[in-house]
Amino acid sequence: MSIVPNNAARERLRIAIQKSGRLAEPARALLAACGLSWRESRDKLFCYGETLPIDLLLVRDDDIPGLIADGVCDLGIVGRNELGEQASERERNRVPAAYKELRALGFGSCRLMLAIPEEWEWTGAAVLNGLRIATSYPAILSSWLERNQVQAGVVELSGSVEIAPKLGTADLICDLVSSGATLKANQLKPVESILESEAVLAGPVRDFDDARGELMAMLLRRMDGVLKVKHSQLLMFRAPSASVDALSKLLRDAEPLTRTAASDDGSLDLQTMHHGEVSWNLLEELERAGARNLMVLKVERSLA
Ligand code: PRT
Ligand code: ZN
Repeated sequence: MSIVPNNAARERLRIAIQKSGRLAEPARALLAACGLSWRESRDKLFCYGETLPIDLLLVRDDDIPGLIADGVCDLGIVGRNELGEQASERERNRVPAAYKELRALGFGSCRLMLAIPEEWEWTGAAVLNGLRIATSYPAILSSWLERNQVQAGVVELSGSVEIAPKLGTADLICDLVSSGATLKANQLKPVESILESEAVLAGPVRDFDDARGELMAMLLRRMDGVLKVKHSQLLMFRAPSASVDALSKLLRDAEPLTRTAASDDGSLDLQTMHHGEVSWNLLEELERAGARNLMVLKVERSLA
């Protein structure tokens, strides 16, 4: 399972994902839902694609943009925050862009936020002038400060950013927030969102001119088929034709009803793709409006 030179034409596609951490499991689950399966190397750093010629490299998330830029990997699943930081750094150093976001994947959601001590009042970006901000995202933050015409110091820290104000190494922080519990535990409050982040599929800026082009197109198509229906459920029921209008009105988050069959007693078999979960309340409302034999099915994938 050796890794072939970067510049050689390749028959296999190589995707970098996080080895362990927040994005590791959901990234694997998404790729498995796209029909991929692997044999893992003994050192657990490489997964050889079995069902398709698509291999995985298991790495630290920080390394993923660089691996794509260097051509070691063709694609990567990484937080937009990480990809954006390294892209901003390249831009600030006038190094050409080397990767782009191909798809937002709907997991690993968080925000890069400015957070200040709880007792401070926030009246807007101007209050930041002359202050020091601790962050692991210096390039994104510096670009934001410039755009907002703020002169503030940026203190780069690789971890434990939230304790910087207590330690006196910075006045406030710019860090990732999901539930907000970490900020609260450190008597900080979020005041400004700098970046909305989630896991993304990243790829190189140029197209592949070998077998990888077709593999990537197939993977993207399958991924779209999984992502599109990720939060959808298929709802099926039988109803008298006279109730169809009333039932349609109740289904505000669904595609228009389609008829699958008509029975002898004049009732119709109907189905629709419902965006988001079909609640018990909705099922009971539909029942009161005339629907029978209600059935909710999980949707795994779709192909348009
Ligand atoms: O080892 P490796 O370098 O691969 O992993 P890592 O430790 O750098 O990354 P990891 O696994 O912690 O996060 C990977 C990615 O998950 C990040 O780059 C984000 O895109 C995404 N993500 C989503 C988060 C969070 N939510 C998150 N809450 N990454 C970090 N956090 C941290 C945040 O930095 C803060 O310390 O969680 C804390 C805040 O959480 P709340 O819930 O208290 O607000
Ligand atoms: Zn990391």
